[in-house]
Amino acid sequence: MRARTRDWKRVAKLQAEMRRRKVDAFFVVRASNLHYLFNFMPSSGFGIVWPDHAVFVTDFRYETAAHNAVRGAKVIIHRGTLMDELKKNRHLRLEGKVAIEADHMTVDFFEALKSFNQHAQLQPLINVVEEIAACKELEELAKIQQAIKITERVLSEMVGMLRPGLMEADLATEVRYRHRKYGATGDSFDAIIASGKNSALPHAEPGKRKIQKGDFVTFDIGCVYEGYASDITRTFVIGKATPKQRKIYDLVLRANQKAIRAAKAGMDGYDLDKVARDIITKAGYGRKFGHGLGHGVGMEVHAFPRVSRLVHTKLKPNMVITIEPGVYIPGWGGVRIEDDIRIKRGGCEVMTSFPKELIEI
Ligand SMILES: [Mn+2]
Repeated sequence: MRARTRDWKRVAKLQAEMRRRKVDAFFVVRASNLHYLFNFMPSSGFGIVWPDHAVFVTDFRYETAAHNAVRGAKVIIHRGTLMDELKKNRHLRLEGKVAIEADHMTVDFFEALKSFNQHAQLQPLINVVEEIAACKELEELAKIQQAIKITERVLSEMVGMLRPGLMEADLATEVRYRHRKYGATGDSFDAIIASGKNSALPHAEPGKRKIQKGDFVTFDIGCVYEGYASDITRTFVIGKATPKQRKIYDLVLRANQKAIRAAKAGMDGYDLDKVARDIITKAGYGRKFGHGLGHGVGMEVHAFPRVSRLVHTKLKPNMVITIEPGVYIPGWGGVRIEDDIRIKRGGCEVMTSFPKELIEI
């Protein structure tokens, strides 16, 4: 076995979780979970983990790449279809309690799996691998930190460049170019650059609008560095802020800061969301903060857990999550301030360091 395979702990973490849940096998189909567990993400394939071994099944196109990249599992290259392989290969027979990813396996696949494995009891689960992946190893934290560093460098250059007359879409192109120039493989999501009234749309697409004096301009950008994402939002004002702009900005900033002060391991994400939401609600803007407070960040920019009033999830040490309250007033504009934090026992570490006092350009 290769040394790098011996160091690979991720499949073992899932096996430990399987023991706790008394599961005899775990069938993995979600691409990002395959990537996390086995270090490889083909466009087609699956993995099966048993208590003492694992297989990674993919097709001929990935034969060489899979043999080079896959960790923690034996690679099986199928020649027909994935379904044929499942049906014919006796090494893939399943018995006992078999966990499946209820929110990612297609009905088609589920039916096939059931018919080929009549002695297996399929158990639909969600977020098992996702929760393991949410607690980051030190090397993963270093990669996220580097992704953040690159995005903050780009963001500060964008601030230096901002002036009336520039088109949102052109700024988005600059962000993409600079992310790559500074060592990222690309953006972790399509940059959101929203000016004026568009800043009231939390997921605005950068368009042909030109920045004007008096605008709020929101940049929500992130990159991928060695497979790990960053996700940062800052809102700036072009010219001098009006009293209302300053009031809304300060409100969102207070919500962001109070949530950061409250975040710690053992806390329910629901309660953390509430810390920020209560401040905004008390000021009369609760209905203008229509999304959750944050989400996990890792190999995907929107990862487990969601930090929201809609779900309960216990925060654990070394989860990396965003804190991104916002207030959006249709026809007027909006503000969002987003940081990436690492959950620790008794508190958190703020991984982003870009200034948060209102910058007037
Ligand atoms: Mn985000």
